[in-house]
Amino acid sequence: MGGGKASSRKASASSHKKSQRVKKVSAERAVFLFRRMLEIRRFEERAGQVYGMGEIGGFCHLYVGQEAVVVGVKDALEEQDSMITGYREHGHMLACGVSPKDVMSELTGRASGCSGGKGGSMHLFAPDAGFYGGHGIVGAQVPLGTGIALRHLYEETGGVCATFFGDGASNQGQVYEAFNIAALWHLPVLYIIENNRYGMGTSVQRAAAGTTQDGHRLWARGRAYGIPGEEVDGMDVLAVRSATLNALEHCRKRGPYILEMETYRYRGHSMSDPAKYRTKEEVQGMRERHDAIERQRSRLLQEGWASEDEIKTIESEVRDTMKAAAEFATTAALPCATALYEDVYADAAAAADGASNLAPCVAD
Ligand SMILES: Cc1ncc(C[n+]2csc(CCOP(=O)(O)OP(=O)(O)O)c2C)c(N)n1
Ligand SMILES: [Mg+2]
Repeated sequence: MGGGKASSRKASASSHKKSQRVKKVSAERAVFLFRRMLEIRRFEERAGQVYGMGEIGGFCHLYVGQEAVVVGVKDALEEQDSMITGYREHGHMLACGVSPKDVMSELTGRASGCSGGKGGSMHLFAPDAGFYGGHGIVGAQVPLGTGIALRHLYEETGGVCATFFGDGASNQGQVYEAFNIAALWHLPVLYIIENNRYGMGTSVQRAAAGTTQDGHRLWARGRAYGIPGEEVDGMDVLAVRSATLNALEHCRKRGPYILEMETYRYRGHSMSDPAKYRTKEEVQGMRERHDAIERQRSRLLQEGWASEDEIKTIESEVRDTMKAAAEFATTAALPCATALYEDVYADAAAAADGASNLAPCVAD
């Protein structure tokens, strides 16, 4: 099916070197990127607190440290493009412009949450914004994202599906089945490996063959399929944005491309992980020397893109927004019992039939 249309697209089997040049941005854009990263950081810190209060059931994987990846990628995407990722996706939702209240109240299982409070932390979706989740099975989003890319090609939307996955997921067999079909059919898919150096408690060097001492070169695994790729400094939002813009050009004309983002998560794998498999010094070193938000803050000041006062104003606005989101998410109404029967059957009448045994919802 898609193969016919796809075969008119040209393949490129060459591997690309790391993008050296950072594309220029306006002052306004640079400030926006800073604000977005800060929003995700403060959101995640609040989510950690709300989890500590016992308000979030189930797992909760924070994205603290990795903000530059999704913010830089999203900024390079166009309206017709789409995104999909795994379970560490709160930041992806915020990067898509979904309101922090909608996301936070999904974490606390409230009716106002973006999935009506029934999905929780690992199943956030914003299809209207081109974001297809939020998936708990490691690596499962890779064939799904490849399928979304097939849709882009088949329906001639001109879009690319940015498909995010981790270093750990890179060892999943289904990733390579997806690479194979993507390369064969020249599908417009941009694979983004968020290499944060660990898959749960296992470092990438211990889990992934063929990686360097730093645990990189996962992008080179595309070579067997003729899929080019490169490593990117995932702690620099402008480098991420530039590399993504270049890669998207390739995807739109020729098919799949891989970007391996060198990044780091500051917090444990999930809220229940004390992270004993790495030293405090390692984490501290990354925070002090490589933090993407600090880097962008220094740039704003150095380039004269924003003053100290303007940055302070942004910081206090973001803090207030996230505080309000947490307050809202801990006080908003829970779903009605009848909601149990919604979103189960495509046939709404069947849902209504099941719900008829339950007391009607009384708004408080
Ligand atoms: C198929 C499958 N195997 C195992 C797990 C358990 N598991 C959840 S997260 C994870 C680690 C994945 O690491 P990585 O891909 O590097 O992503 P990160 O958590 O670092 O973002 C594992 C093994 C799972 N959810 N699904
Ligand atoms: Mg990882």
